[in-house]
This record gives sequence, structure tokens and C-alpha cells, in this order.
Amino acid sequence: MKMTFRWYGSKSDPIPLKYVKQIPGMTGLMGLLDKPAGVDWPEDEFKALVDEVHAAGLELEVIESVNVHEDIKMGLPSRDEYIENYISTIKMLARNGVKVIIYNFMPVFDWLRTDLARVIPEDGSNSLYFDEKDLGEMGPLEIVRKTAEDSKGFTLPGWEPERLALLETTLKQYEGMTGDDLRVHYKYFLDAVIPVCEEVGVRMACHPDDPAWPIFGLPRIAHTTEQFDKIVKLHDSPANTVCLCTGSLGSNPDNDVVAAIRHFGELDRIGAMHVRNVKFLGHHHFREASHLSRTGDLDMYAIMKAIHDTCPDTYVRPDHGRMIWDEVGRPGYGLYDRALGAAYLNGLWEAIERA
Ligand SMILES: [Mn+2]
Repeated sequence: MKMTFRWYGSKSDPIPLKYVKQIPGMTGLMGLLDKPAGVDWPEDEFKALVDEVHAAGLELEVIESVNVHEDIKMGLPSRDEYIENYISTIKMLARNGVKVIIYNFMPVFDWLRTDLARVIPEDGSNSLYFDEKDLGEMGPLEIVRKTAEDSKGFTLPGWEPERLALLETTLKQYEGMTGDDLRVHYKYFLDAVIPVCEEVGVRMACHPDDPAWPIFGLPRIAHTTEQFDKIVKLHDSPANTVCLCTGSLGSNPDNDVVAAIRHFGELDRIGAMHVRNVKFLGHHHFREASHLSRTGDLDMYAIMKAIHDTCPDTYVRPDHGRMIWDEVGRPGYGLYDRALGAAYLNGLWEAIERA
């Protein structure tokens, strides 16, 4: 298991790399270049990032995310050009030491919350929160406006302004598209990129829908074990894997997260893990909790044990943390609670290995 940390680059992330390095057991980053979907990533810029990360004593073997252009998801004729750029980016990343590329194939929204800083009454910290009842009064445009307003000036992953500028048009284009239609487009994409990944030694890792159910009538095809079974079979290859995010998949209590890790781990189809805890508050109603098992509803010991037993060499990162100790930062991506999370998960790991 390699413990890693999501980091947005020195221009956009207030957390210095030396702080990340000082978290015990931290081996590297899940990093990125801040580029719009569809762009071929420039190698000189990426090399500079690799050098910066290596100079801090960390690895950069996982990229999160190389975003998939909406035209690819919608199956438009223009997709071929964007797929070519994607392939060129995969080859460039492989040349520079990258082993795993995390991405998602969700139309328009890759994650959604109704409050980015919900105060947790027990201790005064705050975390990301979702209540479908609150969404009922907000349409997609309203929720985008509110999320941008609440993000404290930070660009949120998946909520890049250029992607949302076209929101109204994009939503219209998805009207009438079914999950099966979306899977046809997905297969077209995988058939093009996975053979390249096999050639250059990179694994693609698909992140689940978050929350793990359909929203705004959009087709969503990545929020149950059965759906991920279909995804890994769309192009059957060890390079076609899952980024198993416990907090996303686990936002729906019907999903057995531990069983899902064991299932895809045994198939050798876990490219990376996001480990996060969730507190259920009702139907389609939850908030994110600290990583400690008893503060939420997921069993972190059983999660780490499943990783240990079925995919012990995978990359793990503590996913979203709460905001604690008056830290100001990108919602979900503060330093303190994610550092606590990494320490706790490493502690579980040490105990599992010793037992
Ligand atoms: Mn995640």
C-alpha cells in the first residue's frame, strides 16, 4: 500500500509540499495539471511538476484527474480529436513515471453536495454534506451557482468554470440519453485508450458517481458493484480498473463497500483507493465524517483489511477531510483532517500487518 495525498499544485494549493512530506508514512501525491478537459497536456509543464514533487521527497505515480471531454461522453463526432489528445497525454504521463490515471465518466457533475461546510454539532468542525430534500428546491444551475459561491474562491475539482459555462447546452444534449447509450460511448473511449495503456504500462481507474445514485435525470452508470462489473468488462483488461472511493460508493447504504473492495481486488481491478468515512442521516442524506470508524457508518478496519487481503500494493489516499482547527482551504481538502486520516489508516495497516 502506498499512502498518497491529493495536491493541486503550488499555484492553486495552499498546502506546501513540505507539509505533505511531514505526514508520517506519506509516499507521494495524487497530482494533476490544471487543464480543461480535452487538452493534450504539455510535457514541459508536467516535467516541471514531477521535478518539484521529487525535490520534496515525494512520488508522483498517480494523476487525478485527466478529465474526459463531454463530447466523448455524448458520443459526438468531435470526440475522436479529444480521444487523440487523451492518448497523447497517457503516453506523455507514462514517459514521466505515472502508473495510474484516475478519471470519471459521469455526465456534467462528477460530485455534488448541498452544503460544503455543514457544522457538525458534536465538535464544531464542518464537512461536506448532502440532503436530497435541499436539492429539491434547486435546479442544476442554482446548485452550480451556490457551490461556486461556497467554495471560498477555490476552483473545485469537477467544477471547473470552463466546464460549467456550457451547462445549459450540455444538460439539453443529455436529454433522452440512457445508461446503455452512455455505456456505448464509454466502450468507444475504452477501446481506444486501454490498448495504449497496456503498451505503456498505465492503468485507468474509474471513480464512482458521488453521491451513488442518479441526479437531475442524467444517466449515471458508476454507482453500484453491478455497474462496475459492466465497466471492467466493456474492455476486458488489467489496465481497465476502478478507483474505489469508499465515501462515494458508501454514500448509498445499499452498497457493501467492503465486499466491493474484495470483489474488484480479487479480480485485480483496483487501480487506486480513496478512503473516507460517511455518516448516514436519512434517505439520500449524509455528511462526511472523520476517518475514525466510530464517528461514521463505514468500518475502516474492514476496509483496510480488504485492501490488505486483495490489493495490498495499491495506492491509497485519505479522501476528503473535515475542516478543523479553523483551517481555511479548499472544501474537503484541508491539511489537518486528511493528515489525521492518513495517520489513522496507516495505524490500522500496521496493526493488520502485525496481527
Ligand atoms: Mn473519491
